[in-house]
Amino acid sequence: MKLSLVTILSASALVSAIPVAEPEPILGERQAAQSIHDAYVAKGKKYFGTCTDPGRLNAGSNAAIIKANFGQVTPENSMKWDATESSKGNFNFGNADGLVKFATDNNKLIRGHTTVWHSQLPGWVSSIRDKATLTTVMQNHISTLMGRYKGKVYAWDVINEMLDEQGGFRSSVFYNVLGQDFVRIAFEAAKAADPDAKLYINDYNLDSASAGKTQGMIRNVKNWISQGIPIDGIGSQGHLTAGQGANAPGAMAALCAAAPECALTEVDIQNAQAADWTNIVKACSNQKNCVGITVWGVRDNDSWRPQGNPLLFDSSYKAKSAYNTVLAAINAS
Ligand code: 9MR
Repeated sequence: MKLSLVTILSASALVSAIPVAEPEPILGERQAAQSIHDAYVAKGKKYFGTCTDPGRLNAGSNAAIIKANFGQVTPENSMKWDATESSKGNFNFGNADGLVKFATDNNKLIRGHTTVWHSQLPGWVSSIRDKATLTTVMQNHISTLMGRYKGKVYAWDVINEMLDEQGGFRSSVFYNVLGQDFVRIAFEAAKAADPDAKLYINDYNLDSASAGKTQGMIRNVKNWISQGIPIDGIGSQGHLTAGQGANAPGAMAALCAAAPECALTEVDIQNAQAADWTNIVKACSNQKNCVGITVWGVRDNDSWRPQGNPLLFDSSYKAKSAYNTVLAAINAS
């Protein structure tokens, strides 16, 4: 067909009269402008990570987003005691192996989570009443789990959530049967199983320097390190609600002074203001020995507590303004 000049002109006039939406930036599978992991590494940190597991990695855009934007993964559930040794001596590493394979194939650091925790603990462990049995059971669990991934895990949460809100010891089978000595037993077994992994104590509600729990953590960790217990780091989980970011820099300054290294390990912020995310980044950036930040999930609706949209990606796997706030805070640090 031969088009006359008039046809062409009137067609183009028609096109330009139709309001054209702003073109979407081409983000591909990244779904975000720039990798927060790469940005944090450029600032001298080791990683910006997230938790995940094989089920999530096989769903939606999770794997693509993690490959493009994060540099570290923590198994959300697959390495816990109930998942790995649900009955005595019978180990199951299916999902944990899948997580480790994803991480090694894609050059992601791993934070192992977790060997000794009162929760997600099978009944056969919590019903043990004598010291010798519990000691052997802990040593065997730690050496089998950590030994399997020896040399592949950057850091392990050797003990998770051992303190109460006042900074004393939470009631658990480990404390009730072995007293404080369970800390030494766990860390010595961990050191023997994977001598190069960084060994952490991890807990929540360590979000203000003056809290009894934060002070208890600092006091105990200093004491244990002085006794030669091989603790490398304190992990502050960082499960926050709006406004709580304000105290995070002070809390991390206090915690990071008590151990060779420290990290924010499970961050999510319900109903976050931009300032909360900026403060979380500052909390780690301000401390030379804070190695990195891990958020507890990719998408809001996959969070363990989805109310208040606590994460960095929305239900369509799009980076939220929270993501860009984190990126800007990293770049400004
Ligand atoms: O996100 C985890 C969720 O899928 C599990 O059901 C839950 C079981 O206790 O554990 C969640 O992760 C927790 C983490 O292992 C330790 N700190 C608190 C986290 C949120 O509960």
